Amino acid sequence: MPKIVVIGAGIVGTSLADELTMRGWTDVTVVDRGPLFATGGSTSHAPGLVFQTNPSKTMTAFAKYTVEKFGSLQHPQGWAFNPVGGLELATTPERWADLHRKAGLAQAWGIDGRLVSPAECVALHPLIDSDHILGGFHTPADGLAKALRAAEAQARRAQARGATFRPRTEVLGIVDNGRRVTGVSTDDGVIDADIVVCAAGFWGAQLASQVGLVLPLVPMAHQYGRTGQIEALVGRNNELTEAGLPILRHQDRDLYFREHVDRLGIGSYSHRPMPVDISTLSAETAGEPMPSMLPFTEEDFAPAWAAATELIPALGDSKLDEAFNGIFSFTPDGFSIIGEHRELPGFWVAEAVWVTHSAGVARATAEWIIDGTPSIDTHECDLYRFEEVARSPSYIMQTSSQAFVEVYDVIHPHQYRGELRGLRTSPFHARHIEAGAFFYEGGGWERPAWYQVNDELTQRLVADGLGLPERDEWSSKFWSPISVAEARWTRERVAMYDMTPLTRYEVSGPGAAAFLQRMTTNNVDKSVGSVTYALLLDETGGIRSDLTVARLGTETFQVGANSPMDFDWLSRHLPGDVMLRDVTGGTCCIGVWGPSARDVVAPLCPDDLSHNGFRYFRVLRTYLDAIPVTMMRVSYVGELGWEIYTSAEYGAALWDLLAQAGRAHGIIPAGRIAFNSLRIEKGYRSWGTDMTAEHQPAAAGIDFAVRMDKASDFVGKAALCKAPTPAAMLRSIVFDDPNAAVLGKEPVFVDDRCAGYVTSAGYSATVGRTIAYAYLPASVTVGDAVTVDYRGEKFTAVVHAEPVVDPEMARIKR
Ligand code: FAD
Ligand code: THG
Repeated sequence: MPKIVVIGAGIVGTSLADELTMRGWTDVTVVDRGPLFATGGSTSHAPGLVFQTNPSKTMTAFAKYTVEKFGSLQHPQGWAFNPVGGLELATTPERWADLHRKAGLAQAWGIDGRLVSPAECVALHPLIDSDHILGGFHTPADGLAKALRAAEAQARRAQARGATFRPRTEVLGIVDNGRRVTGVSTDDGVIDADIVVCAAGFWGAQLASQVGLVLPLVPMAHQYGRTGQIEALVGRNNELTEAGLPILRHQDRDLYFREHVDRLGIGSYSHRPMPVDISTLSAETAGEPMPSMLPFTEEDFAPAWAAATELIPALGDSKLDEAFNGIFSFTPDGFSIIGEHRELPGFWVAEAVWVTHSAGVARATAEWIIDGTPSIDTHECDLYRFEEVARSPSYIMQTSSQAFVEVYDVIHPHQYRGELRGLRTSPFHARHIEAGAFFYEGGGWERPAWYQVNDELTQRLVADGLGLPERDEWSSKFWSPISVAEARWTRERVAMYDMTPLTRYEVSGPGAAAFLQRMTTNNVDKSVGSVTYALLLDETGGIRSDLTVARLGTETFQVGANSPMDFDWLSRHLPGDVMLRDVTGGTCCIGVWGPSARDVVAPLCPDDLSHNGFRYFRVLRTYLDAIPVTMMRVSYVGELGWEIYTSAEYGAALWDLLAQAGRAHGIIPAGRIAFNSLRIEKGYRSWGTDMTAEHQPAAAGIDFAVRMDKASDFVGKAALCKAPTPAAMLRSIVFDDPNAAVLGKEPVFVDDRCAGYVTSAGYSATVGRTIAYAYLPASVTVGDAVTVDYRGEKFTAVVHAEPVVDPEMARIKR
C-alpha cells in the first residue's frame, strides 16, 4: 500500500485523509505545523457559510457533497453542518434579474431553491429591513459548516482506520530521488512517502515553488467580525444551535451575515484587495492569535458597516467587538487547483479550496490518486489549465486581485477580462483594429468577436427584410447584430477568420504515428496529407478533448487541440522516441470559408485546389503567391474552404494577400460570434462546454470519431467496451420565438420537469432562430417540445435533427 503524506490538517487535509482511508488507502500521515485541529490556518476561523449554487456545475457538485457529508458527521460538541438555509438579496434590478438566472442555475445543477418576495425575505430573516429589497433567492439546503468540527470528525474517522496526525511538525522541504517524490523533510526529521499531497492552504504556493511548480494563487486578506449582543437575537438561539436564521448575502454591498447565538457575524468584500506578502507574514501576524489572521483595519470596514446597519437596523448602535483580517487563497479564475506535478510524480496539490467545496475536492482528489481519474469532470480546477502567460507573477497578482473585487459582482457569462489585455496578438492585429474589431480575450489572446466595418452588411440585411433578432439587454451584452450579418455572409459569399489562437502542436519522431494511435480514438495512421478528427479519452472513456490530426510527413503530425491540458495529457504519455512541441505562438492561421473560398484562394496557389485535386480533410504544404503555407481543408463553420497556416513573420502579408484577392468576391473579416453560431448550426461540439470528461462519445453524439475496430488499442477503449447506453444525450434544440436568446447553463424542462441544461447556444442566421445544445434524457427525441428558463422567462423550443444546417455536407464538399 502506498505511503501518503498530506501537508496540512485544515479542512482539505483532514477531509482528504478521510476519503483516502475510506477507500482502503490507510497508510496516511497528515502533518501540520500548528496544533490540532485549530491549526491556525484559514479553516480555524472560517465562519463556514455554505452557499452551494455556483455557475460551475463542478463547483456546485463539490458543494453538494460537502453538505451531504458534513450533515452526517458526528462530533461530541454538536453539529458539523446546520442547514439553516441560504438567502441572497437583491436591492438593484440587475441583481434581481441575476437572481432569476441563479435560480435557473440551481435548477440545472439540482439545488432546491425559490425566488421570494421582499415580505418573504423578512419572514425568513426578520432582522432585515425590506425597504430597499426587490426580492431574494432562498435555498433551504444551504447552511453553516462548523469547519473545525468537520475537520476533527473526519480526522478521527481517518485515525480509526489507521491514519496518523502529526501536529506541530513543519514541512521544510519536499524530498525526491530525481524521478519521483520520496517524502518530506520536517523540523522533526524526514517522513518517507510515495505520495505527498500539498493541502497547505495559502502557504501551498510557497511549498510547491520548492519543487518548481507555480500555483496561481494569492493569499488575500478578507474582513470578518462579530458584533456585540444584538437585542433582537437574544433568546433565538442557544450555544448548541448557534444559528437558526438563513445565512445571508447582500451582494450589492459585498456583504454576508450569519448568527453566532445572540451576535451577528459580518463578512465584507467591500474593501480594497489586500494581497499578503507571505515572506513578511510571520512578522505582521506576530501577536495575533493565528498565523492566518492579520490585525483588523477598521477604516476598510467603514462602508461595510454603514451598509450593514442600513440592511439590518437592529444593529443599531452596537459595534464589532471581535474582528480581524483573515487570509485565504484567491485564484485568477476563482477555481481550486487540483492535480499531480508532471515533472515530479507523486507530488499532488489540493489548493485554493473553500470550506464549501472541501469535501467534494477531497473526494475528487482521492479518486484521482487512487483510480487515476476523478468521477466527475474537474477540468476547471486542473493544475495544468493555465497558459504560460497566466503563470507569471504579475498575471497571477492582477487577475486574482480582480477576482477579489468581482467576487460578488453580477458577472455576465461572456464577460471578458478588462485588465492585462493585448498580451497575445496575432500578426493580423493591426488589421483587426483598422476593421473596428470588438475583442474578446481567451487564453491571453485578443480575439475579434465582430468587426464594426461589417455594420453596412447588417443594414443590408435589414433592407432585404431578413430581420435581426431583438435581444434583451442581458443577452445583447458582449454581442452585436453585426455577427448575424457576418455569419450570413459566410454562408452566402466568403469570410476570413483569425484562427491563430487555436492551440496546435507538432508531434514528431519515429514513434509519432504509434503514439497518436494509442492516444486517440480514430485511425490517424493514414497517408501523408491526411487529416483525421479524433478524440482524447481518459481511462474511463470520458472525453478529454477533440483534435484534428494532420499528417504532414511520415514522422510529423500537426495536432489542432483545445487547451493546455491537452499538452499536459500528451506529455504525460510521451514515449522517448516522440517529440511534442507547442507551435501556436510562432505560427498563425486564417480560415477562409464560404461558397467563394475557392475563387479567392485558387488563383494564388500553384497547386490544384479543385474539389478532387484537394479533397476534404486533406492537408497540403504549398504557396499562396510567395508565401509558404500549410493548407487544411477543414471547416469548423461547415463551409467550403481551408485553414491556412503560415509562420508568424508571413502573417501580415498573408492577411493582406487574401483580403486583396478576396475583394472582387466580397470577402469580409468575421469574428468569434459568427464562428460560434455557424459551428452550432453545423452540429460541431465545443470541448469544455458541450462535452467534458463527464461525457463519453456516445452521449456527446460523436462516436463516429471512435474506431473500436482499429488495430491498435487506445486509451479509454476498454471502458467504452463496458459502457452502458448513456442516460443523457446532447441534442440540438431550436427555439420557436425568433427573439429568444439563451447563453448557456439554463435549465431545460420536459413536461414541466427539469430534465437537463443548455451547454452552448448561438443565433443561427440561416434558420433565423437561436439554436442551442442541451443534455437531455435519452428518451427525449427529435420533434419533442422542451422549455428553457432564461432568467425567469420561459422559452419553448423543439428538439431538432442534427445537424440543423447542411446534413448532406453539400456546402463543404463541392
Ligand atoms: P488551511 O485551513 O489554511 O489549512 C492549511 C494547513 O496547512 C494549516 O493548518 C497550516 O498550518 C498547514 N501548513 C501550511 N504550511 C505548512 C508546512 N510547511 N508544514 C506543515 N503544515 C503546514 N470558506 C467558506 O466556504 N465559507 C465561508 O464562509 C468562508 N469564510 C471565510 C472567512 C474568512 C475570514 C476567511 C479567512 C476564510 C473564509 N473561507 C470561507 C475560506 C476558507 O476558510 C478556506 O478556503 C479554507 O479553510 C481553506 O482550507 P485549507 O485546508 O485549504 O487551508
Ligand atoms: N480546427 C483544427 N483543429 C481543431 C479545431 C478546428 N481542433 C480542436 C477543435 N477545433 C476540434 N473540433 C472539431 C470539430 C469538428 C470538426 C473539426 C474540428 C469537423 N468535423 C467533421 C464532421 O463532423 O463532419 C469531421 C468529419 C470526419 O471525421 O471526416 O470538421 O476547428 N485544425
